Amino acid sequence: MLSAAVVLCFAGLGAVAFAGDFVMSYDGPAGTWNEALPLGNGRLGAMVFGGAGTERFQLNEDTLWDGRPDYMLEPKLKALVPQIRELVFAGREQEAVELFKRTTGGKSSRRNTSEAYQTLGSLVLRFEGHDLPTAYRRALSLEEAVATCDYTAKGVAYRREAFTSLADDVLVVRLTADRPGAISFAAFFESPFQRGAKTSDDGTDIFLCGQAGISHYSYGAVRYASHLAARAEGGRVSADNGVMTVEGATSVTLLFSAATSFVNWKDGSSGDEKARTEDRLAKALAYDYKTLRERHVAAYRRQFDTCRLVLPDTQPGATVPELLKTFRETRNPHLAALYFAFGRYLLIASSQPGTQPPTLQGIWNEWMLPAWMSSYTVNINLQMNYWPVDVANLSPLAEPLLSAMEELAVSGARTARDIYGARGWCCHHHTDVWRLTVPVHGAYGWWPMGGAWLSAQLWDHYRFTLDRAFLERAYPVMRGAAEFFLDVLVEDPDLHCLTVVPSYSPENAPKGRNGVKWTRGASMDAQILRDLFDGVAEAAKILGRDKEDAAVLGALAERRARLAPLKVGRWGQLMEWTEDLDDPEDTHRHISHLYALYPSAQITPRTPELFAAAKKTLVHRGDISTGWGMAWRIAWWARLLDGDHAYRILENQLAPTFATLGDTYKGGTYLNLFDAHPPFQIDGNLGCTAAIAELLLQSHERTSDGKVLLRLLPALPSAWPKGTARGLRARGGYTVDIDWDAGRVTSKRITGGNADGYVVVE
Ligand code: FUC
Repeated sequence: MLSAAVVLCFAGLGAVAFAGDFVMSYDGPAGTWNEALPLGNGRLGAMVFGGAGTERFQLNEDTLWDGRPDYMLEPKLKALVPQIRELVFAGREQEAVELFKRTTGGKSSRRNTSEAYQTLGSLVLRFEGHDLPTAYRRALSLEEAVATCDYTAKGVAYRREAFTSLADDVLVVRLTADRPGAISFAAFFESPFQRGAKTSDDGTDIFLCGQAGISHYSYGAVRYASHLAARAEGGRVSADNGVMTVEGATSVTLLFSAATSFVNWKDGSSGDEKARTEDRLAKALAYDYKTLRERHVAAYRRQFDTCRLVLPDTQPGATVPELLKTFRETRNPHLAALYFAFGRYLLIASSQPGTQPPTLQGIWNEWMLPAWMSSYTVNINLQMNYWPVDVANLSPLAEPLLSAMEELAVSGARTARDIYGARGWCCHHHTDVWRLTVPVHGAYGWWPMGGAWLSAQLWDHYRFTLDRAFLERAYPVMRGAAEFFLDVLVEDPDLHCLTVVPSYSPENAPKGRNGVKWTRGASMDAQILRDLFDGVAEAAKILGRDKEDAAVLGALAERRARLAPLKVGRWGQLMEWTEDLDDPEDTHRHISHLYALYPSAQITPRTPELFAAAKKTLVHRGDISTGWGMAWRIAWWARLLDGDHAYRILENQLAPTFATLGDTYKGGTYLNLFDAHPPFQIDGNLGCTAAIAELLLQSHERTSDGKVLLRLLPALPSAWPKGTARGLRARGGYTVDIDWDAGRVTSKRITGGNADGYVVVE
């Protein structure tokens, strides 16, 4: 099923014969959650298991979080700041941590943890007598964002289609059969919150309502409502005691609507969850199934069709488990292209304007107390979630990040004042839907760089899009993030550079220091600040704020010049700290100081010594890591212009796994193509999507006369001699199409862009 848009898009490619039809297929139902297929429209998420006899849709809503507005500040931190600095500069880091523990009991904030993103429960459909189907197939079409399940039971061919509508904001499930009157099933909810599902007065629909929280003893503020309605052709629909029964129908359309009472991080939860649910349902009920499907697919394709990577498929028709299990032997290039398409699909499904940004698990989470609360870790993970947004041509989907940051800037201004007595705002290494900005998780959470890093990323987003309206909104956020450091940077009395203490290099500790992470300076801090300060200065110029903000900009320029430079250490490595403390045996998953190589452009082929040092560091840290650790490594090898090394890590990342929480951290990919940290973490998927783009196109360098340097196929793995990429995006506002064969560019098209111009390197 090659749709019209795809044919058009690829017209003119002549001899290149590619599948170009991204469908993930399976010959059996999901045995576990990590085999179920994700649907999402940014707000509503559903994991579809595809059981013939028992179908399960595990459900999420992106504002269903535990907790309530709560400022968890530990007031004792403020007095600790100067004492910790003094101890650290005196080389007494261990004592600094002990002082912290003695003073606060080891907690860096009152609860010392973020709140949890929670599941809403499951919608279950039970089909008696369908447990042993034949001719079974389930699939997720990435072309249409529709999941299907086909099978034969008792001589009847059944089909289910499901999608979370991007146009009408409900979950739609369509059931058909090849024999009239053959559809009978029971539908009901299962939920850890359940206080009894309800039935409508007319005895046809069912509802599930509840409240977030971890047990009946502790309810959060957020309430939710949901409503399942059925429209059947033929047969009978009834409901009793929270169970809907459909008997003898020829086809059925189920509409599931859900909403919460969440308003925003400050005002908590005063929304009307029932009215929100009913409003969406009523609007969706105005359309027949065909129209609902068309509206959804059209809305989806407007986003998905902006970019496409197609690599030859040597196993046409293979299921995803077959592709994964045979990847090392077959080296089928199609799996990487499918993974890239899936990454773009996941971003579309979990980040739409007006929704929350994707959490550690996007919007898909089956637990009440998920790993790391499925909240936002801001020392790599949330950043990585947005790495593909520009290169993979989904720029409008960055909106939730900007909105969240506008709120973090307000919440974080209080934190900046109360802990550091500083202007501006900051966010430490974690946040959640309540815009947590104080540190959590004890001493190791005391890392005030999260907001700065995200703000530098906003600037990079602008460099791709040249979207002035975005920059108008981003500028005050970026400036506030920078201003904070005017009051927080301190001079190292021995090294005479400016540094941030307390802080650390996420999440590493120098060898032989008993796990104490605080040092007199992490290389990453200065790297982030250089990008942030430069971004603020350039943005001010573009927006004409340079006069008005001259005092702040002048102070930032003065501080920038005194930040610690990048340094090469005693074994030729890039130094992780301002002192030469790196251990050549260290294989920690975080290599934060390589931020300078990617996503930043502080290390490039034009800085050959640092380039060689970054490579040395990367070789020593090794090729095996967690999912996100692997994705970052691929991007680094791309920037080191070594596609084959990147490819070896991609093979590690795409190794099939069943690992679960508590198993060794060594990455891999679940059968539903979700990345395994383990457990599932979406950053690995999204980071790897960006890294694959980085193998094909790079735009972070500038020529001496200010042109964007576009490197085409800078790190093409030899396993992909032939391919085509459409709609990749480059800094400077360019859109780039490339075809290649025998590893060489055969045609290119570069459109859009700013007046500065570009230079191509092939
Ligand atoms: C950071 C990482 C972990 C994990 C967690 C959610 O703490 O070091 O590997 O990704 O975030």
